[in-house]
Amino acid sequence: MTQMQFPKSFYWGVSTSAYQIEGASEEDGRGASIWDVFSHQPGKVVGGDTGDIACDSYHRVEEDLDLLDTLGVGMYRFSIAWPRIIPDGSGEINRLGLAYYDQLVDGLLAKGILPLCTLYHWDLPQSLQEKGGWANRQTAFAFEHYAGIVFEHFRGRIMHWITINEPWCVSFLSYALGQHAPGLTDLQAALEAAHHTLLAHGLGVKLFRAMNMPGQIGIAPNTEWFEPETDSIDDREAALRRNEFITDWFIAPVLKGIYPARVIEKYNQGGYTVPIKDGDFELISLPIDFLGINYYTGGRVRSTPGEGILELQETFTPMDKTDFHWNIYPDGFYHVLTDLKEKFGNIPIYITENGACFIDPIVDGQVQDKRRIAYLESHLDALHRSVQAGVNVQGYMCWSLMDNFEWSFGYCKPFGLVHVDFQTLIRTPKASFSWYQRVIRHHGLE
Ligand code: IFM
Repeated sequence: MTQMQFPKSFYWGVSTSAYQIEGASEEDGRGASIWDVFSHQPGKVVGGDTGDIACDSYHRVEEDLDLLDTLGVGMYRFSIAWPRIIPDGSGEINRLGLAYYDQLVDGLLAKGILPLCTLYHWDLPQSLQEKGGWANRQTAFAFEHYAGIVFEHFRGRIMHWITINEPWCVSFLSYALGQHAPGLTDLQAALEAAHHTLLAHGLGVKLFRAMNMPGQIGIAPNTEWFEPETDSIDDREAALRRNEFITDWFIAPVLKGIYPARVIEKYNQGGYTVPIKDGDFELISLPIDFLGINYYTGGRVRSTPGEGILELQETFTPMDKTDFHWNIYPDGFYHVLTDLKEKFGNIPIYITENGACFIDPIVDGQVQDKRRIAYLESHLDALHRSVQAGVNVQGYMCWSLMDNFEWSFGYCKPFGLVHVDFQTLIRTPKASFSWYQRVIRHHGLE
């Protein structure tokens, strides 16, 4: 095992999200979200799975807090379900929804674990979807209203906030590629949704400052890293475009107040436009306190003749893959982080998600998930190299605390450090859980 030490002040944690673990989808006044509706439509989720029960964390707060305590994390990233707080998206506040998160947040604080709260991790209230969802500019203002309620309620208790998780998935994956709720295949709507999630982020940051909120706020885009398959100009251009298409499309507006020119040109050539209004970039690029980075994969790309705007080029050089068929590419993690520093300056960074899907059986009460440990070790090594190269990384949140509802793949793609039996809901820590315990205890690998 490689030896590596992270600073003592470094935050170690794990991530989850509301719809993926909570269940209790109709309890205590919670409204319907787009994922309730989408997952109940035949054929949308593998095996017809839904998040109705998920890991049942809504009823198992104490048990899950004990798991976090045993793991030894200093930070826990979770998300708040907007439809629990405002069931119809913009009207009445549901006090019982807030009470659930009171129990969670107070429980974390009592154990000395810092809450890192995501305001939006994909569970848009269905009533807002019926008015166009993120393709409707008004949704950004509804988000601002929801954020204000949550900020005030948790003032001084939650000190680390994330506005939006993975805006690329909120927009392109959901409105153009149709794989996530609401399941549309309309690129123009996706560009609108993408811009409006960024606007919602900006409005959230503006309000956070206007309310004099103590603490820090940021956003958590997904990132990937692609290298050109050959040294040809076309392949190099394709790799740059691919990196900008996913990663920079959301980071450049937030940190620089612009969209990447190469990608916008591609969209415009195809007759698509981004609905930018005067003043939008001023809001979107308001200074944030940290950037959240979610990194899982990357690869090598080749320019494809006649390549469409959304065609994601294949990797030609074979790479090892996780059981989600994602390339295992730890060097890409290093490149994402060092490239960010080069392009956008040395903003504080939290790794808000990194982890892997591996399907390992439970045998005699144990899950020997050696491949997950190897994946995590190689990514911590890349992270450590980026810290040594001067990238300002403050913490690392592993995805995920436990196996959970993996969106359109349902329960068949486990990412957890803890195995969950979805029949009995029994939690069983895997070998990676003990491995991560040691990492946390030793501030790295020894
Ligand atoms: O499970 C998801 C999470 O909700 C967002 N980021 C990627 C994870 C693995 O696919």
